Amino acid sequence: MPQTDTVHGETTGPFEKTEGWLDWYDGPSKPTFTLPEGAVDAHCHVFGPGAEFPYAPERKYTPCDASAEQLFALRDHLGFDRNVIVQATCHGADNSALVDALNRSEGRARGVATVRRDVTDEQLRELHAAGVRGVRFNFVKRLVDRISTDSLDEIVTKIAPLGWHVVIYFEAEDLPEFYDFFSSIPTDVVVDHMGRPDVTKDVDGEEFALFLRFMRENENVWTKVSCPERLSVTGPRALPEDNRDGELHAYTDVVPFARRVVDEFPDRVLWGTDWPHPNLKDHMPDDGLLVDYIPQIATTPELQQKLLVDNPSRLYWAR
Ligand code: 0GY
Repeated sequence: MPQTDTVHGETTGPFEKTEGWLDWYDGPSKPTFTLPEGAVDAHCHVFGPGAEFPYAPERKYTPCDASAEQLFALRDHLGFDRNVIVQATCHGADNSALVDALNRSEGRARGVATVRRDVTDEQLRELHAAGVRGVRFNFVKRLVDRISTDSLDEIVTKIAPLGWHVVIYFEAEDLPEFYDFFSSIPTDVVVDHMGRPDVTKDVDGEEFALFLRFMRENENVWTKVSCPERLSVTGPRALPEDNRDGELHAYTDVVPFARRVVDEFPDRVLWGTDWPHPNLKDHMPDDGLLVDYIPQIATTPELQQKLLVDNPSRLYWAR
């Protein structure tokens, strides 16, 4: 039987969280890295609240609630100016929690929605008016049931005239299967979390080379160099040998991958916290520490300006 959940001391609704669910961390540190003015957290979510915006019947997990107000409080605490809120799979194709958050943002948030092939032009125009600028296609099997590429093609045909882009989420091992389909998408394409590389493999190895080739061959492809906490095996704290220079190091095993991408494609990278961090199993990150990770992968003020301000502004606020 569903029961009332308690999250962060508040009664939140009629949904029972997935067993073992880790709640977002309610006391993030203040980053020591100062974000440039106008910085955008270009990958984050809202969950419910479930009592107001029920989770989708077809969802693969039930999260704790994470409201727009809580997201905007984090934005202000970390020093971001704006957010790009990405529809989470636990809400299926019901974008009402996302649209509500966009409406509350006073123009300081844009959205990426999930739509089905039967979406109407009028519904798309309404989403655009609310601030949506893209759709997300998810290929991660534990998150969604597979949708045919025919229906995804139909969606692309509908959204392209609005100047929207397609966000794709997949795991590195699935890139060979989808390489041609992804390359055929005519709009801008944004890959979540660098296509989830296995960071125990060599950054110069075959698997990551395919991802870099995909970006090189397709100049419409961008990527988020986000989610070290999801990709890391060594975890948030530095290994003793990383700390010799006295600088802060976190998620060091992911750094070579993200830095490689930022250095080669500085005009096609985005960064986001991924708050409230769905489906993490071993630790919940301190979002302040995640911000402090940024200078490890974008190593100059010029690269940081592009990653955090110029690129997301171009993709989300100039269209
Ligand atoms: C992420 C990653 C995950 C989940 C989702 O929409 C989602 O449910 O994106 C994940 O479980 O890896 O980017 O938030």
